[in-house]
Amino acid sequence: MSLWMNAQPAAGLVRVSLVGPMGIGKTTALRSLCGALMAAADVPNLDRASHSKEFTTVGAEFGEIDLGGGERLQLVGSPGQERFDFVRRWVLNASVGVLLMVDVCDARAPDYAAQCLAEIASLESEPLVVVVSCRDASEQQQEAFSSALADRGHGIVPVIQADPRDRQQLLDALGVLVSLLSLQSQA
Ligand SMILES: Nc1nc2c(ncn2[C@@H]2O[C@H](COP(=O)(O)OP(=O)(O)OP(=O)(O)O)[C@@H](O)[C@H]2O)c(=O)[nH]1
Ligand SMILES: [Mg+2]
Repeated sequence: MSLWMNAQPAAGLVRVSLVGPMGIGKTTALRSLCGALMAAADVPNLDRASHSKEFTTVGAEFGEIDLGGGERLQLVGSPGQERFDFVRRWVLNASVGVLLMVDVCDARAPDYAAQCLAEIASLESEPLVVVVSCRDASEQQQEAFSSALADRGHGIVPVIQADPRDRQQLLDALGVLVSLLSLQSQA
């Protein structure tokens, strides 16, 4: 794990962060995308009350992928446990794009996402966000989530279905984010 992070990644790299609640699959997604080419920050999970899984992330995790066409991304995973909120804020602050990973069927998801979006909106340089719906969900469930988010004062945020274990689905989600970023930079 790197102990610090430059405001800008190395030349030609676009930094995208992965945020989401504990156990949603941020580390899984980084592994799916980067394989062995990632620096994980997992330790045995002592907080089994929050989630029963064996390991949990306690710092920033890094990976890198080449999307082709000269587009290289540095991916930074954040820890989901609330006590590491400060790491998430630090990671968000240094990113140009964000995959906000949620289970849209979880009743807590709209509040969680609204809180993250408010945090992102307060940053000096606001990164662009795509919500990733990480568990099976119907179109109606996705729409219900989007409208619950809108009820909390947030405009339209793209919601893309992608399983953290499925590399191609994640690449598709990243492709949408990169396209939006390139549109933004041309505006
Ligand atoms: N059913 C299901 N399980 C998943 C999915 N994605 C990840 N998992 C499993 O859920 C567990 C949690 O995944 P992690 O990648 O550690 O979650 P995380 O978001 O990094 O969690 P923290 O680092 O603790 O915040 C692992 O056992 C994964 O195999 C998914 O899409 N569906
Ligand atoms: Mg993790």
